[in-house]
Amino acid sequence: MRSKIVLLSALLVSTLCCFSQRSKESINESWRFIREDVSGAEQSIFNDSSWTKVNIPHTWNATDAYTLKQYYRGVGWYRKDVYLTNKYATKQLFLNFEGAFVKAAIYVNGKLAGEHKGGFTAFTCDISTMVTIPGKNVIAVKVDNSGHLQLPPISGDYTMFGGLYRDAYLVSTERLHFDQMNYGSNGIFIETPQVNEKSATVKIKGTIRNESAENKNVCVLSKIIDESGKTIAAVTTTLHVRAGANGNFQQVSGTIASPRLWSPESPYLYTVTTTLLSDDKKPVEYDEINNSLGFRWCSFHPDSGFRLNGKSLKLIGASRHQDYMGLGNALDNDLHRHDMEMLKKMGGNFVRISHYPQDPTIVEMCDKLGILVWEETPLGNTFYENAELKATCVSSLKEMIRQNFNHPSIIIWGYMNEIALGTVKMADKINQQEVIESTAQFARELDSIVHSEDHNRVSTMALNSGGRDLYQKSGISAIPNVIGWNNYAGWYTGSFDKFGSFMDKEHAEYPKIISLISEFGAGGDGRLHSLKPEQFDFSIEWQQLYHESYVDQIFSRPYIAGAAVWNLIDFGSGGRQESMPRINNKGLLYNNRIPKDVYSLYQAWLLKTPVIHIASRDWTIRTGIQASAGDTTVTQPIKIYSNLDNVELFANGTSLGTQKIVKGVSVWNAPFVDGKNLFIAKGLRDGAVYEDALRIDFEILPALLNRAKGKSFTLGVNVGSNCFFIDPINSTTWLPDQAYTRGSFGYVGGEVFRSTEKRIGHQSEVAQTRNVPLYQTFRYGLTDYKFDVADGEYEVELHFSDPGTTATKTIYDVSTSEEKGQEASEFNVSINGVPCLENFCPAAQYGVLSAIPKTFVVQSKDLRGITVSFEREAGYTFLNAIKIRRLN
Ligand code: GCB
Repeated sequence: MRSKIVLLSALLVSTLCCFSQRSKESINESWRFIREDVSGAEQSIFNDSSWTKVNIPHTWNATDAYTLKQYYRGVGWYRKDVYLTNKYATKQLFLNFEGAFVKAAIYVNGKLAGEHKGGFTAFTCDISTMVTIPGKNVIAVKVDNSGHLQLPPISGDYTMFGGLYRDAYLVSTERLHFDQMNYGSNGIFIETPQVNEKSATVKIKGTIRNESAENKNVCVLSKIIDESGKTIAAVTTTLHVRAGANGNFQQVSGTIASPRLWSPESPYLYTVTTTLLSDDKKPVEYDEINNSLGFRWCSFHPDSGFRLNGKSLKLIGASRHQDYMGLGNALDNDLHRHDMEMLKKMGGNFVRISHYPQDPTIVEMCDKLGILVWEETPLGNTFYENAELKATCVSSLKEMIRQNFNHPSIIIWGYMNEIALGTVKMADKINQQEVIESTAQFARELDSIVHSEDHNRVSTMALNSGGRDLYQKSGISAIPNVIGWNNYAGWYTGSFDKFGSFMDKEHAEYPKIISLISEFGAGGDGRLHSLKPEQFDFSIEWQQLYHESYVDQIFSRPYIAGAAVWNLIDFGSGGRQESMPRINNKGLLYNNRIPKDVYSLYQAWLLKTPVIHIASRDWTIRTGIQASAGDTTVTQPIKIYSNLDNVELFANGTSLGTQKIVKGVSVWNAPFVDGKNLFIAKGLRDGAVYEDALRIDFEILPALLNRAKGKSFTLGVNVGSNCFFIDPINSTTWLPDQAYTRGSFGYVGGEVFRSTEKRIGHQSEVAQTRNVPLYQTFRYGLTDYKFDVADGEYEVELHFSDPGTTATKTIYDVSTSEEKGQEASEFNVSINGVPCLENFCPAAQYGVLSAIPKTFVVQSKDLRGITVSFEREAGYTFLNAIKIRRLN
C-alpha cells in the first residue's frame, strides 16, 4: 500500500472519467405483513394476498402496547417484491436494515440471506448471488420480539415493540467497492490523531472488497471538504486487491492549519469524501462514501468534570427513548429529528441515547446541532452466564461503535445499565457472589472491546445509586472510565438534598472516579396539579420542585461532569402502571412532544437568549374556594421560569409587582377572579422588553356552599388526594380533599391511604376507566362525606375502586384474606339516611382494581345538605372520589 499526501493544486486536477456507481434507495413501501408465524412464508411462491399492506417503519405493537397489559410478543412476517432491471446485472447488491426488533431472518427468493440478533443496530446482507435480474425478487423477513432470555435486553423499563421499525435500503455497488459487510457500518473509519485549534490531521481507514474476477490496482482518494465546498486537504493511497479478496488501507492527511472546531455553540462539520478509483491514467470511479467530520477533542477530570476543546463544559441534557403513542417505535425520520431539535431548543448540549442505539438520524442531528452523545448498548438490569447473550452483547457493541464511529458528537460508549438490579434478584437462587463476579468479568470484556474498537472515546455504565456498595465492593464501578449514577432522591427515595449528599460522599471516598448523572427525574402527569405537592404524587408541581432542586445541585458541583434528565419525553413502558399505565411519565415533554413546565426551567438555566415562561401551561382551567364568604378573588401561586434579572407580573392589566428571578424561578401569590385571568409577565434585557402571556380560566367556589348560585352547581372531589385532577377530555375538575367544616364540604373521619410513608395512594392500574389517578388515591375508615349545599335535587356520584393487593402494599389480599385474618372491605352507604349501597363489597362484587362509579339522585331539604354515610361491615369503609351536581 502506498500513501501520499497530495497538494491541493494537484488534487483538483483529478480527471474522473465517470461518476460514482453506488446507489442507495429505500425499500420501505408496500410490504405485506402478518402478525404470526406462518410456515413457508420465506418461499418465493407463497400467497400473501390476505396479509396487511404496510409501509415500514412499522411495528405490530403501535396500539396494543399502549392499551393492553400483555402486548403481542412473538413472530411477524414481512414480504415484498423488488423488481431488478438490467442496470443491476453487473452490480453487487445489499439489503441494509436500520433495525428490526429483536431478531430477524432475511430471505431472498426463498434463500436465507442473513440473520441478525439485537434489536437496535443496523445490519447488511449481501444478496448478489440470490437475485434474479431482470425480474421479480421476493424479500421475506421474519421478525421476532418474543421475550428471549438470551438476547439483550432481557428486561427493562420500556416497551419491546416488535417489527421492521426503521428504514430499509437496497444498496448497489460495483463489484469493487468499500466493504459493506463490516458490522453494518459504511466501511470507512475516521479519526483525528492530532487536533488543536492551530492544526489537525485526519486518519482514514477502510477496507476494499474485490468481488470481481480480476486482481485490481486501485487508488483511494480522500478529500476533506469544508462547508463552503472547498477541499482543504486530500490524501491518496494505491493498493493491489486480489480477486475475491479484501484490501485494507489507512491514510493520514497532511497537517490542516487552523481547523474550525466543532462544539455545541458552533457545530462546524467538514465532509470526508472517500473515493475508490482505478489506478491508471484515466481513472474509473468505482465507489464513493461521504462522512461528516468534526474537529474537536475532549477529556474528563474527576474534580473539574468535562472539557471540550480545552474549555470546561457542563454536559447537560436528557436521555431519549424512541416511541410515540400510536406509532410505537416506528417513527419517521422527521419525528426523530424533531426530538433532537427540542433538546437543542431547551439549551441541552448532551443526550444519553438510552438504553440502546437509535435511528441513524439521531446521531446525524447531534452532529449538526452540536449535542454531545453518550450512546449505549441494551444490556440492562440482568446478566447471567449465557453464550448467546454474551455473543449478542458483543456483536451489538461492535455494531454500535462501527456504525457510529465517525460522528464527532459521540464522546462516550456505554454497555450496561443498572446491571446489578435484576442480576442480584436472580442470584438469590444461585450463588450471588459468583454471579456478581461473572458480571464484573463480562463488564471487563465489554470494556476492553470498547477500547480496542475506539482509542479515542471513553467507556461508561450507569449504576443505580442504591446499589453503590455492591458496585464499589465488587470492583464493577472501577471498570469503565466514567461512572453514570442513576439517582432518584426525592422521587423513589429520600429527599432532594440526598442527591447532593450522596454525590459528595461518593466523591470524597472515591476522588479518582469521574461521575456523570446518567438519570434523575420525577413523574409529571398534566392532569394532576397541587398547591401542596408531595413526593410521588405525579403532580406537575412536584416535578417542578424536583428539577428546580436538582439543576441547582448539579450546577453547584464542578466535579459532576454532566447530567441527563430521565427522560426527554414520556415513553412507552409496557410493564409500568402508575398514573398513566404503560407510560413512564418522567419526560420533560409529554409523549406528544408538548413541553411540560420543567422544560422551560431548563431553558431558563441553559439558554443565553432571554427566556420568560409563565408556568402552569397545562393548568389553565383552575378552581378554588373562597377563603371567606363574599371574597371576589382566590389566591393561588403563579410561577415564572426566566433567565431575566427581574420580572413584573400583570393580572388582567394590573401589576402584581416586580420580583427578582432566583435560580431561574419566581413565584407570585396571584389573586384570581372568577372567569378569565390574563397574566402577562414582562422583563427587560439590554433595553428590550420580553414577555409571556397565559390565560387561565378560574372558577371560584363559595366558602359557604349554600350560597352557590344557579342550578348548574357541580363539585367533584379527588378524595384522599392532595391533587386537583382535571379530566383533559371534558375539563371536569376534581378538587383535592379536605376535612369537613360547617358550611363547606369534606370528609369526616378516616385516613389518607398511603402505600408507603412517602407514597400517597397506590400505583396499580385500575381497569374500566381512563381516569386512573382518581381511583389510585382514596380515604379509608371514613364515616361521612358532607356537603352543606342549598336545598334542591342533586345527583351524587360515588367512585370506588378496591385495591386489594396493590403493587406496593396489601390492604388485604382477597385470595388469602381469611387465613391472614384480613377481610375484604364491605360496608353500607346511605345518603341523607336513605340506604343506597347495602353490604357493598367492591372486591367480591366487581373485582379488585376496577373502577366502580355509582350515581344516585337525592334531595337536600330543610337546609340539611347532603351527607353520605359509611358503615363498616368488614375491612374498611373507603371512597375514591365524589361529585355532586345540582339537577333541580
Ligand atoms: C432507571 C432505569 C430506567 C427507568 C428509570 C425509571 O433507573 O435505568 O430504565 O426507566 O429508572 O423511570 O424508573
